[in-house]
Amino acid sequence: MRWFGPNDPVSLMDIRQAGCTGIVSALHQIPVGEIWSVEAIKERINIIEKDNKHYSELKWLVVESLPVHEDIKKGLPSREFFIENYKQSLQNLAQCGIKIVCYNFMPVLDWSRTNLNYEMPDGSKALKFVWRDFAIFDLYILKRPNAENDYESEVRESAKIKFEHMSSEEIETLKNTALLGLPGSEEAFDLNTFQSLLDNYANIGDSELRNNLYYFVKQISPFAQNLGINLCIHPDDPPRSLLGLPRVVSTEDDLTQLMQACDVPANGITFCTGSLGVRSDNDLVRMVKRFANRIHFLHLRTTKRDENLLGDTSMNFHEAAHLDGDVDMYAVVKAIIEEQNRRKVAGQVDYQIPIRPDHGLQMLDDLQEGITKRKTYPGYSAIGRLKGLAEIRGLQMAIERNLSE
Ligand code: DNO
Repeated sequence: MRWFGPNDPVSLMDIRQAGCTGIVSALHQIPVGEIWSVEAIKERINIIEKDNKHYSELKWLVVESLPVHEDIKKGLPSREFFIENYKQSLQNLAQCGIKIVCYNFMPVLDWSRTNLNYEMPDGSKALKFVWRDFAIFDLYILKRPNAENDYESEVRESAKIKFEHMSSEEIETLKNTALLGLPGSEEAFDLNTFQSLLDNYANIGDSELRNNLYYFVKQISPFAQNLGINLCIHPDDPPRSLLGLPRVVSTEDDLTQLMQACDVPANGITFCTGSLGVRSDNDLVRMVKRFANRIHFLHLRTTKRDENLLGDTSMNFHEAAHLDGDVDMYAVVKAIIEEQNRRKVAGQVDYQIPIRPDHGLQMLDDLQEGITKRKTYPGYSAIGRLKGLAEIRGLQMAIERNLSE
């Protein structure tokens, strides 16, 4: 399970009792671009691994994320400095025994949603993305220059009507939701800062961002390979261009190009079924089989595509219970277990691919008001993730038994 560090309201003991042994964590306190020192890494290891008393052991297995500085994404001359820093952080992580490092290459924002508290029919709450609502933010709250070119007329029209009926409180909530975007921090950007970050990408389109990504992976992958580190890029969430910014890790074709740009095993993938599964043209099982030996880490989560009434190119979706969305979780987990079996037969010692239950609905005590209410990072409530994990473990066990009989 992911643990955001000492400020995470979900404790290491909660995670242990959920049945986990591996921890996914990051040093969110270190500004993007600065080196993660051996001391800082060891301090986190000590908190996770040494503070066990007589309880079962936990191990910091995966870094999520070692973030990539915006100058690297923009391809500025200063990227050389930040790439050297990145390499130094990788070296320090390797020295401390951490061998799986996740990152993403989305400009400015990380994940994006338009509602963090979408109520499901059973009363649990999910994250949701509605293209028309995102258009409201872009056109009427941010007022991004030329934003209207990015939306079909039906979407613009519908956005206008809805915006005119929104209360100031609803507008404020949508604004803060759209600007959140960076896990590990609960700070939303302010609108002016945000627009200036977008302006920096005025001359960076799809091919420029691709080239900057491939330049980066060509520098760091062989280096990581020598250190015994597996890098794994997280796909775009949602997998489409937003706010005029390009996104280049959304489809099977994007991943193929990226794998070929630097054809070493260390140039790998965080296979996030929740992000990739939003697109109906991503055949997840086929992708697992195709990229099998380059998948170093898995996020298992599913979304349910919502009806699109506007006849546009929207991706409207909400996050569903782990076994209850558009992802064929049985087929994906089976393909992963087959890959693990292949690795085992090939004599690979670390044949198990770390899997984490990604996100979870807010439910039961997650929703309780009062002193037991824990304000968790969006998607990272304790009970919702516990349920997802429990379901996936059951599925995994049944498939493993079935394949070995
Ligand atoms: C959201 C996460 C992502 C992920 C980063 C990895 O919940 O899955 O924010 O951590 O994109 O770099």
